[in-house]
Amino acid sequence: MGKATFVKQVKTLFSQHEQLVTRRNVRVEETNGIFHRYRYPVLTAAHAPVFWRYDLDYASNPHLCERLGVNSAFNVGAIELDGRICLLARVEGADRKSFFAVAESETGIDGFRFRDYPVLLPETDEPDVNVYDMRLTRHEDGWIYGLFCTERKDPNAPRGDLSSAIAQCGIVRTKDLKEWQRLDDLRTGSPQQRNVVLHPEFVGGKYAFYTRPQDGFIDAGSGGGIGWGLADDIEHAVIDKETIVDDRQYHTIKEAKNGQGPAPIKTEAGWLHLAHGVRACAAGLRYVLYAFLTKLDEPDQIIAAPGGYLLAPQGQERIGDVFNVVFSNGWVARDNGDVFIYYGSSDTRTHVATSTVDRLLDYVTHTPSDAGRSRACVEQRCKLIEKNLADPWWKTARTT
Ligand code: M1P
Repeated sequence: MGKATFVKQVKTLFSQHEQLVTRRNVRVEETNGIFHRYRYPVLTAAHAPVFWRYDLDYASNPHLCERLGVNSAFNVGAIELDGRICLLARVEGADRKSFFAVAESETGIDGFRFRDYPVLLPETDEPDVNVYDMRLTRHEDGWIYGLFCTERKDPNAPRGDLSSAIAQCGIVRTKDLKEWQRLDDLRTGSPQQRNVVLHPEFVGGKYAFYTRPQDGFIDAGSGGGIGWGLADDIEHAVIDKETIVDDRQYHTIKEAKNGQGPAPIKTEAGWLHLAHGVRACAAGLRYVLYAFLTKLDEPDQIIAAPGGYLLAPQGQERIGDVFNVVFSNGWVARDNGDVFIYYGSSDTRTHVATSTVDRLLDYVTHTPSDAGRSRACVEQRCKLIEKNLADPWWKTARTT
């Protein structure tokens, strides 16, 4: 291609990118009363800057070929910093390696723009092969911690098995999402750890963690459940004892596995938690989001647990690299009570749903818990129907 065409195509790439990044998002008015979805994802692979992907030098790239493709941008950690909403995205390159990158927005629902450079994550003596799903916690010790999954090849995998990996929890800390300090990986008794989250406050003077012990890389095996453990020190964190806060359960949305989402939000009624639950079906695994509440003084003790899911994959969300998945490791509670829930869909893109602390508390405290079996669930529903039919004022409302 001639130089003039090259320049024209570069301009087109930048203008398409700018259009995407500046596109206003639209709230979907249909709601279940608990949250609102938005029409467009807030982050996609196409949000990655053009200069992350193309060599823009005519001499070395005369065909304007994409050199380093980006596959997806999902499963974001989230935090409000200096009045801006910052997402710490899991960006996956065309080479399948995930890395972290910060995208910022004024509104939290649109306008997310990646910073010029992704995060150059410091390594330990044993380099990570893949890193993903960072949870950001603003801890009362003054640091912002990022706990993420670090994955390395399983050294004991049989010859020819190139998939088995060991997943563990890596830890970094920062004050500004720019300078990062790498701390030792978390040590627990579990052969695999994913979905580890730091609790925002000390508990009994110790750092407190939500964990997810599991036997295998994919299967929970005899492990699983959202765990809980305390460590004396964060720089060399060791959890000697893990207990289970929220176990997996037969014939529920968290039958196969579950995991803590972002760090819980402190409310007057207790710690508000978001988590993901996984069930297996003929089409594979199905990931949904659910919520629960724990005691303020004992964050590992559940006091309210609505039955079923809060948010399940819908429409386009069901389609992507790993079908039928919604996953959240980031939310932001603002001072005015608004909550932005960020969730990845099908390991491909990132969405936002908006709610408030009040609505979420109402949801967790007034939604009936899982009745456990079909007959009991019908009885639960009949109670609701009976109440509504006792005073059918709405019969006129539905016709006007
Ligand atoms: O592919 C679905 C999700 O699988 C893992 O989550 P979990 O450990 O709970 O199974 C993670 O790799 C997550 O990033 C991914 O979205």
